[in-house]
Amino acid sequence: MAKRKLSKQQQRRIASQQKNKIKDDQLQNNKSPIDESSTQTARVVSHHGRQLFAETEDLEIIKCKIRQNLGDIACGDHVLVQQTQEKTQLQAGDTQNVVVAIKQRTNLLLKTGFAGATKPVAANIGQILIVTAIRPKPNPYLIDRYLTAAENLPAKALLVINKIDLIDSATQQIAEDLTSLYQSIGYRVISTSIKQNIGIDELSEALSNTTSILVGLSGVGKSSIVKAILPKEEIKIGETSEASGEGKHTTTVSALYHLKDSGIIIDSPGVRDFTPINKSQDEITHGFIDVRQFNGACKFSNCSHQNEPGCAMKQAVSDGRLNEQRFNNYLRLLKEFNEKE
Ligand SMILES: Nc1nc2c(ncn2[C@@H]2O[C@H](COP(=O)(O)OP(=O)(O)OP(=O)(O)O)[C@@H](O)[C@H]2O)c(=O)[nH]1
Ligand SMILES: [Mg+2]
Ligand SMILES: [Zn+2]
Repeated sequence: MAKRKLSKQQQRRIASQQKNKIKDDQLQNNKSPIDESSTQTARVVSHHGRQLFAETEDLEIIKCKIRQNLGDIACGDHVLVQQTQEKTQLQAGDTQNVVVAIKQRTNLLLKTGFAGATKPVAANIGQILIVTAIRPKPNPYLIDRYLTAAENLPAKALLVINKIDLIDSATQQIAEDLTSLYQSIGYRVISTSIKQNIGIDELSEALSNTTSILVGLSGVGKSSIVKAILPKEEIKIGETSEASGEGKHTTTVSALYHLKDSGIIIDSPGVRDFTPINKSQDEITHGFIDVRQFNGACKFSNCSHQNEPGCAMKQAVSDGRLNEQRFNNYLRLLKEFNEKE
């Protein structure tokens, strides 16, 4: 659960920011008028089916039910909670907390679930930490898909290469190539080892004053990173399969934690795969910050960047101004998008 020990000054600041927000924000899904005097604002710290835990302005964690038909609700959402009399309870005076509205979000990270359905991962995200590891092996296409999601949210993105204590002659090059590729594009890359306490301070500093979410394959060490930064929190750490290095999907729901210096970190369940929800080809292009600078420079305005003459992107790849792997991943995501349309 979220850490409650914030300084009095931080508590006052958060409370006043939230009070101002409630005046300014339009409430989403506000189907019937809500008497705001009987409600309080809270932030969702974890969400389990029809129930969730939320943190109030007094930094108290409360268990809430969710009013029907509110739509997607996610860890990180700011919500309005109403205290109602529990009619089914025999004891008079018992109350229950009900989420009656979701406040307007700055963004909502979604992923594709079963049968193409969208699933909310977390809301009001300032920064996405894409966590990779020496084991399980990094998947650059997955990294690039997460980056497109970050660019389109929009949210800052940062790459973490964890478990560097496991580097050997076979994996050294993989780690170096990942670092130099993403740094050359303009993303920050932080190498960490929980086992050897490497990079944790650098990572903690990068998390201040924003809401960050850790995403990536199961078993890369997302929860271990949160535990290393917040040793007092009770966080479940999983095992990885000896043979494949794959994780066992230990974290089952996203959960939000407070950091010392006004930062918030959300640990999310590991994925086998991640497909961003792109609405158009333009969004995919926007998601590749290195590719998008050549957009519009091709000879044909409808260039598919495959075989047409005068393709500025293909030219940039052959001149070494655009990384070939990134360009191929861009074309692959475009192709998958067009096949679905
Ligand atoms: N050698 C080594 N092992 C690590 C490191 N960080 C985490 N691990 C191990 O990796 C395994 C998986 O760690 P978790 O933190 O549960 O991974 P996760 O990404 O949260 O996994 P899910 O919750 O399934 O998504 C555990 O056995 C950790 O002890 C590290 O820096 N070095
Ligand atoms: Mg985990
Ligand atoms: Zn082109």
